[in-house]
Amino acid sequence: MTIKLTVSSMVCDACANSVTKAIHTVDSDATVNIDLNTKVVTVEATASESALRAAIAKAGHTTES
Ligand SMILES: [Cu+2]
Repeated sequence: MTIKLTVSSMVCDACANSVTKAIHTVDSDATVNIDLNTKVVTVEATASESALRAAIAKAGHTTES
């Protein structure tokens, strides 16, 4: 399942890395693609969207609805 999330708090590669790590804590096999310009995170994962959002929030980042 492909899930697209907008993570407005990402500003640099370090942010992108922590978001990627957060996603991998809920689904270690997830494929994560991040576009820092649009702040869109595309995730190919079996985890639910709400689980991904919760993990990203835990890492200190903000997802938009
Ligand atoms: Cu950053």
